[in-house]
Amino acid sequence: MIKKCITIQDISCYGKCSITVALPVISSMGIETIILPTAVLSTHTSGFDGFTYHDLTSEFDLIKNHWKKYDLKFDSIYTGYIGKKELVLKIKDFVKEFKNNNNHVVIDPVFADHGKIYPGMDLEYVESVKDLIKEADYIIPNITEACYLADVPYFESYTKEDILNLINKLALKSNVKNIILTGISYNDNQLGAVYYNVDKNEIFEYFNEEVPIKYHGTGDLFSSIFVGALLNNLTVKQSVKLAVDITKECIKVTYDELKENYGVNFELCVKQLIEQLENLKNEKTI
Ligand code: PXL
Repeated sequence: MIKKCITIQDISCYGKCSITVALPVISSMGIETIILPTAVLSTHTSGFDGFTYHDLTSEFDLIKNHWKKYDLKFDSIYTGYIGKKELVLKIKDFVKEFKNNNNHVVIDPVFADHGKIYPGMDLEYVESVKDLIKEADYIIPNITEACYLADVPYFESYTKEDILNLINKLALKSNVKNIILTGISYNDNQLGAVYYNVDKNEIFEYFNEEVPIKYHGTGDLFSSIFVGALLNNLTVKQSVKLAVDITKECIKVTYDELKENYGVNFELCVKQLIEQLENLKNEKTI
């Protein structure tokens, strides 16, 4: 039977991030993707001035309660950018109500990058996210988010040991069993992710070529591929590998073609995503 993923994040109409990435990417991986939009913006927030923002917090419980009447079930609950503490609390309730023994919860905390909390969010917001991630089976922070969530001062340059310490502290503080730390680079030409499985006390690292440019929405792309891969029964390590490889490829094709862009052209890599997904499904599992 087709698996179902509910993704809860905003719709940024122009530019590519949040739902406009999660829905096409996860759907193309053969997973029915249900959306619960938290806000509608005219564009995403990076590189545009004067974007519109229509808040949908008042719809949240109405949608949730309608779904509850039909006893709808999801194989994965995946949350991304939220932006308001009030919504974080509502999403926590949603997760508690829809979580069961047969599904998993993936939370991408999405509140900071490059040492800074995103505009419109503050330390109180971060506290609410610390509470939300207690419900997660998997979290996918970048280094800045991990530092905030673990109460560790942000560091720009780091060693392998710093990263392992950070991930350990975060595991202890949050009690989350699977942590995937993204945007890790130990040298100039490689970028990837570090996965910590708490129960096995096992670390898995995976890197690919670093393309020398940053695009908005690449974190959302990574998390969406990861969720789609898990729902295709790949192992967590295979899912991390696929997310690193395809995110890098999407950045590369965008950079080769356009340089400047409002997001990555993941559309050009869908064929490769599906081919690599099929290869990994047939591979001896890692
Ligand atoms: O890509 C994360 C994201 C999604 N949606 C909105 C954002 C951001 C990050 O800044 O502002 C509206």
